[in-house]
Amino acid sequence: MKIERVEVRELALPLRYPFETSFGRTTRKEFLLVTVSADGVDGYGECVADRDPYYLPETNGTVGHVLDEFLIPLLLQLEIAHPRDVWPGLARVRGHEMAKAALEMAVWELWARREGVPLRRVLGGEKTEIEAGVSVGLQDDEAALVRKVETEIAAGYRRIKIKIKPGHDTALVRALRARFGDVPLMVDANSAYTLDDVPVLRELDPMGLMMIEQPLAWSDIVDHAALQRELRTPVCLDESIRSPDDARHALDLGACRVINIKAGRVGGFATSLAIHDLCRARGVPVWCGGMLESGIGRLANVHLQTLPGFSLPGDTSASARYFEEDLVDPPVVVSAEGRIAVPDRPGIGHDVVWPRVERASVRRRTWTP
Ligand code: OSB
Ligand code: MG
Repeated sequence: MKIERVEVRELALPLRYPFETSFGRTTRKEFLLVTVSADGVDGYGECVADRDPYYLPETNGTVGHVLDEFLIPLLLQLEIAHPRDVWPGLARVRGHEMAKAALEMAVWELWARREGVPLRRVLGGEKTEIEAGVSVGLQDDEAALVRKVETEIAAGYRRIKIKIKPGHDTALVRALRARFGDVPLMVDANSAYTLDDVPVLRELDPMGLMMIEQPLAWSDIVDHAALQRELRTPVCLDESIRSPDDARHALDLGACRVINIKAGRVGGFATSLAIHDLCRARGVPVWCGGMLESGIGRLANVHLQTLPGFSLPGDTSASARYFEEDLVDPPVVVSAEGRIAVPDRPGIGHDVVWPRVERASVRRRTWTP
């Protein structure tokens, strides 16, 4: 297969509720959507970069530049016998995992549609439903957090993750434990702590958390290994794992006991599968993270977590938690038991509502060989 056309759109979708983490507050989802075409079929890939470099270094601007100048010209040259060929075909470009992932994931999606099978089948996943968790952002105060978590538990979610930052950590967890008992609970710091904070992080240790996600620096593995030695609670890495080698290094050094896989962060599906396989061989659980994706990226995440190593609920929750009107029809819904059905139709398996994509688009470019 040869890619005959690539389209990159820049979209903006208002969020129903602001989402706040230790690195900032978002009120509007701004992202790039890649469409690749071959043999009369289109495939979609949603980029996880944001407008700013506060989570990881890439931004919509750097992604646009690297796609435009380097990655799309490389992709248009490739003879693709299987979507797993795309990652090595782009290897000459170093880093820029989010940019690569958007292109690569679009090719997998196109491939699934061309074959007439759901994306999960091309990825090798077997589950027909997945367990949904939620990521709850920092709230104005403790009472607001308790109310928010109450709503999510009532909605059926199987695991609650809350965002923490220095000064907004142990008291929040204590309040949730007091109100909700031993509900499956974890925290995500998005790199807001350092090894000087070991005493605070140790205060979390007796609180029965499933894990503490990315407490230390975004590019660190070594300090996390030192921290994990000080804690009984498993450390989970997100930002620090951007390749299969990062995952191997982290496991070899004992820097974490769980890995959050976001295909968009690690360069796409091929590298996600490699990290999944590595962790599975070593008995390390993985789960699928989220980046406030529209239904397009959200459904890609649904298919990825049909693989057997995704043994913990992830951050994939219902479209309605984020958007008045998602870009896919039907939207992603979560059952009262906290499960999401994996679509059985080709590709991501829900229709992309093109007039909504058009309405949300602020810029658009196309490439042909
Ligand atoms: O660290 O997992 C994260 C959102 C944006 C950037 C980073 C993260 C998140 C989330 C939200 O936790 C997950 C979601 O609801 O999509
Ligand atoms: Mg995270």
